[in-house]
Amino acid sequence: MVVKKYIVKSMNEAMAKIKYDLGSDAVIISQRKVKKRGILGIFSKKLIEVTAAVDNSKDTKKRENIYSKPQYTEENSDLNESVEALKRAMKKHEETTKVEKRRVLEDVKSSGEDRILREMEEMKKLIGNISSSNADQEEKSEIELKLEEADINEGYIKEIVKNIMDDKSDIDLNLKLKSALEKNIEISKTEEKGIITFVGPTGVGKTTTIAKLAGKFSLIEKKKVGLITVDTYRIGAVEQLRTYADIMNLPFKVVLTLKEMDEAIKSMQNCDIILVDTTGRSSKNKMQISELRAFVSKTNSLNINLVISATTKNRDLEAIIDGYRQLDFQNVIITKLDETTTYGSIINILNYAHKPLSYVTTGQNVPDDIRRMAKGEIVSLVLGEDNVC
Ligand SMILES: Nc1nc2c(ncn2[C@@H]2O[C@H](COP(=O)(O)OP(=O)(O)O)[C@@H](O)[C@H]2O)c(=O)[nH]1
Ligand SMILES: [Mg+2]
Repeated sequence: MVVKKYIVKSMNEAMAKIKYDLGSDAVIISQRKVKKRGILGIFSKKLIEVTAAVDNSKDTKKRENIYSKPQYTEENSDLNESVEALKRAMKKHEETTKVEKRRVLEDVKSSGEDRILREMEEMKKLIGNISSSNADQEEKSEIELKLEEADINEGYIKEIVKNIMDDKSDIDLNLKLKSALEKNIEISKTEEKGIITFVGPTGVGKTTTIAKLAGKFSLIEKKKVGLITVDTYRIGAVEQLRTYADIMNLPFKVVLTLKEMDEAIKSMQNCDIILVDTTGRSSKNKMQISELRAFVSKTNSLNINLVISATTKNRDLEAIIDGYRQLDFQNVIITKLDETTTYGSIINILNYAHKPLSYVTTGQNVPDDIRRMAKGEIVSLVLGEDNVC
């Protein structure tokens, strides 16, 4: 019995080889898919390993072609010697190749190019995970772990990874990651003039943010600023803003009805900027949001900001954003960056809201702890290369 294994690309190729080597009496014993590792193990090809056998007891001659093994007999010692010499030569060649390969790898590493190898390894894992329907069971790539650590939503991580894979440019992997993250960030270009309105859940920092901006516009930019508070619930939250208005000597109005909103805006016609505060509403309560919508529409504001805290749980972010969507906000302000150590929520918020970021706030100090942020700065924060302090 002669048994031979073939590694081939297709069964047709296997059949042709088997017929040629073993004759048409040969039978296929087994076949299985195997992967052949390509350069540095990256571009692996799918191949088939086919095992075929033929019973040579009946007709030996038929299968003694140029590829069949020579018969080692005492009389054939010349042939034996040549075969042994050939084996020795092959072994030497294999050893030299191994040493050569090791040397090349070491050269690559020592010349600082092991980064390329690591990147290739990383790409391999990314490709594996993106094509797998069950990513949990795959080994996560460093990039995926980094994004997970930053608390970015799983769905966005997949999109970011896909973006990296689609990026065919020549830049290194870290730059591709940064550019993929930047695609999830838009920075507001809305001009700061006229009526600017602030909405969002209670306690996120709307009033404090308004006080900070009032300080920036009036004290630093020397603009005429007016402050309005919509307080349909009469819970006394207005006092906080009144105090800031008094300190900065700014006109201030509390609005209880839609008619009063009209009057308040008219009374501030000479102001360059009017900042409108609202009391928090539960985003789950559609009635409360609708009521607020009536006041917000009355302002005709072209710059409505949803204020949301970076410390909000990922699960709650979507419900809040959905709840406030009916107010047609144009921009997002993310507060309390100083109170969190992971910044993935910035990506989650901006992605889900699909609106640009106008400001971030970084502490309780009025007017200092507010600023605009560039895409690159946000990406550095998210990747842990920077912090807000
Ligand atoms: N750590 C921190 N606290 C803030 C920030 N912005 C506001 N706060 C605090 O959050 C609390 C609620 O703020 P407030 O402006 O009243 O929230 P509002 O209910 O949305 O108007 C106050 O204690 C603020 O000092 C911030 O950026 N960082
Ligand atoms: Mg408030």
